[in-house]
Amino acid sequence: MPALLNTTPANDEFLMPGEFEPHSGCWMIWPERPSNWRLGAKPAQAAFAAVATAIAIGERVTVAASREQYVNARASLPDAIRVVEMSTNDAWMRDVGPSFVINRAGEVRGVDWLFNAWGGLSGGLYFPWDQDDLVARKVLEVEGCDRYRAPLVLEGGAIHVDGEGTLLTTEECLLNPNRNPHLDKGQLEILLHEYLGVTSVIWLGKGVVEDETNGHIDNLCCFVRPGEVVLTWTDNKRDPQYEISRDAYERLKSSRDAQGRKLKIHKLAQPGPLFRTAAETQGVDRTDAGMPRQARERLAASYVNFYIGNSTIVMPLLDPKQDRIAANTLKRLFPERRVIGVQAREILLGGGNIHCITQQVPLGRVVATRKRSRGGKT
Ligand code: KQY
Repeated sequence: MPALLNTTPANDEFLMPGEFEPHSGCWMIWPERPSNWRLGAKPAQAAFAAVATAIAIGERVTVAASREQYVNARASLPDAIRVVEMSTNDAWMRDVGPSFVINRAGEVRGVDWLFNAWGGLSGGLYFPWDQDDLVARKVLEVEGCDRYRAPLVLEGGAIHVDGEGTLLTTEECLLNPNRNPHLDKGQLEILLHEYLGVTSVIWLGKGVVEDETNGHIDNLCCFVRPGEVVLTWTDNKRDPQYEISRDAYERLKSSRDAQGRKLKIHKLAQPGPLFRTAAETQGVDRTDAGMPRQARERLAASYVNFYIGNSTIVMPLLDPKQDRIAANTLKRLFPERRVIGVQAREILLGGGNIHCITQQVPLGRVVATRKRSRGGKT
């Protein structure tokens, strides 16, 4: 059985690789939460199935489904996709799953962050989140990977890395008092170093307008490869996203990565702006928690929320006026991969997009530690 380690990845010389590095697979969760997904989650399930099918072109996909939804998920997904029964509170594998780290020998381990539903009881999106907080541990057990339990609240969508020691994040999310109010920037950087092996943190300011995650980086900006990032963009100065993206651009321009390089910054024109329609507010169960759904509210739409697969880029299709332009930008940035668009408005209505619902497992050689002398508990 994989071990719970009481050391840290940095101590053990493990580092989080870039998403563009080879994967052994990808994990997702089958959506069903009726207070987040409209119409019994049927439209969302179709979108998730299309994402899983596209990713499965280049790597093994595993979908976690509840006891109630197992048979439906199995029947809705191609045979090549593995379906495992697992309890969750919702379907955001990027945020509840482990962040994987790897060492020079190719051994893969996982970091299991504390999860508080994007803000806990002050600003979080639902309660309880106890099953979500167990997902990383369960995924690591299925994968046969040893686990580090990190002592801070963090979601996978709040970080991007270049695999060479640099991490990108936002102040809006990581410094939000609803995550780790006892930790300042310097203390967070130390923990990011300890648990992901990074040596340089690039702090952007705010995330995408109206992002209910408090500004996850994975909706704003990501690494295309070491030394190159892509940033969501608008030239419309009256759009509040303009100042946010402009500020991010300036910060990126004046940054150096962990290897001392200046970054090449690519702009990716945003969709829309897009807004929730009155019809789309119907069919979502009402709750007292933090996910009010109102007609005409702005959706946190961004093409940066794509998945980098082994042979594919799986990107959200969100706006017929902009989709082709975004796809062409991504084709130029990833000439060696096939860019596949998936109709993703139903995922966006739930508060995130393709990157948020996926979690890659790096390709490595999995070795579960049996030596208790390394501090391991099982
Ligand atoms: O975008 C994400 N990473 C998660 C969004 C959660 C939204 C819950 N309604």
